[in-house]
Amino acid sequence: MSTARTRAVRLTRWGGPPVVTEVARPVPTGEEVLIQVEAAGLCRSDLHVIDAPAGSLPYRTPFTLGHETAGRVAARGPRAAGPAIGERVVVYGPWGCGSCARCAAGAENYCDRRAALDADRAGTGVGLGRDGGMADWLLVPSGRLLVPVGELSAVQAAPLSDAGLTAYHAVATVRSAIGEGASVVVLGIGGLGHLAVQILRATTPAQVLSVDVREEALALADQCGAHFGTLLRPDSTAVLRRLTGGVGAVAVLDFVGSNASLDLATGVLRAGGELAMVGSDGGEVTVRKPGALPPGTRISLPFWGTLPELEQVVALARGGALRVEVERFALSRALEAIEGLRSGGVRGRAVLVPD
Ligand code: FEH
Ligand code: ZN
Ligand code: ZN
Repeated sequence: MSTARTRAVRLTRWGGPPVVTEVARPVPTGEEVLIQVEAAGLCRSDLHVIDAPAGSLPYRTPFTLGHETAGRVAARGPRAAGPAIGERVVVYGPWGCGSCARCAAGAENYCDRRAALDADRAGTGVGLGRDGGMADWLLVPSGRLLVPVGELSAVQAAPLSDAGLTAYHAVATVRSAIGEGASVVVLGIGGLGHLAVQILRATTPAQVLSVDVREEALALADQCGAHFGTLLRPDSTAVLRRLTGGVGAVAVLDFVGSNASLDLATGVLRAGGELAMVGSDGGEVTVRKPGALPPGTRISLPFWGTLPELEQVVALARGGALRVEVERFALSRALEAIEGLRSGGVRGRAVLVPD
């Protein structure tokens, strides 16, 4: 077993800031599996956790952050199943009870016992009340939560478990609406949005229209295969509706979730269209009849994704259909990465690599 260091980026008290500190290397028992972390992605939800007021989340501090992890199986408990020692894997992040109907179907993101787990302060999953992957070592409760990544690099694999999986699940939620010639709008071309553009191009016939407030983000969307990009401006609704031939978009994936993005979303939706609200920027949509929403609108609030979907995302990436725009940071520079994400200065996904 490597004598590598045993650091972790831990939230030691509510209101932050996180600290990079030495911890004991975990020892797997029972079904547990120990992962030597090779990469850990940073997510806006980490900022929400770091900034959360005491008592607002059903988690107990201290715990290690990081819910987007890739690494190598280093050790297994005596009853562990799944990938063998030495295999490179990505970690499925929403850890449910493992036995309810949703978990049995691989949809631990929608575990039927989530309220009970929250009540027990058992955490939502890796790095969310449970020790996460911004560390040298990660203890995973079961081998069922690991997906082999083959020859994918760790910095490409880690973001698939959250940014990639969440984007894929959002596309899957609206996929049935996307026929030939249909237009789909992607709002927010960040860590999730740039992967959603690629997933739409790889798995649907959609005309993909991208929207962001930064020119460099629209350039990234273009590289990822978007057919058109526009800055968020007062005339964006008219510009986008024109590009849809006037009928509107059959689906809008909002990875921002602000009032401005949701106003644009409801303005460009086609009658009978789908709005997937993924971003958590506090925006609101009023659902009322009569009201501002087009008739037949269906709204979804997709959360993360399922284990089978993570396997599909990894397969897309291994087949060359997905490439994550990554900005690397040494694990020891985790706090700098967190502030970079907070200031909007990260292009694509920030990924920590143990140094
Ligand atoms: C994690 C925890 C809570 C809310 C949202 C999230 C997402 O980042 C998971 O993809
Ligand atoms: Zn996340
Ligand atoms: Zn469950």
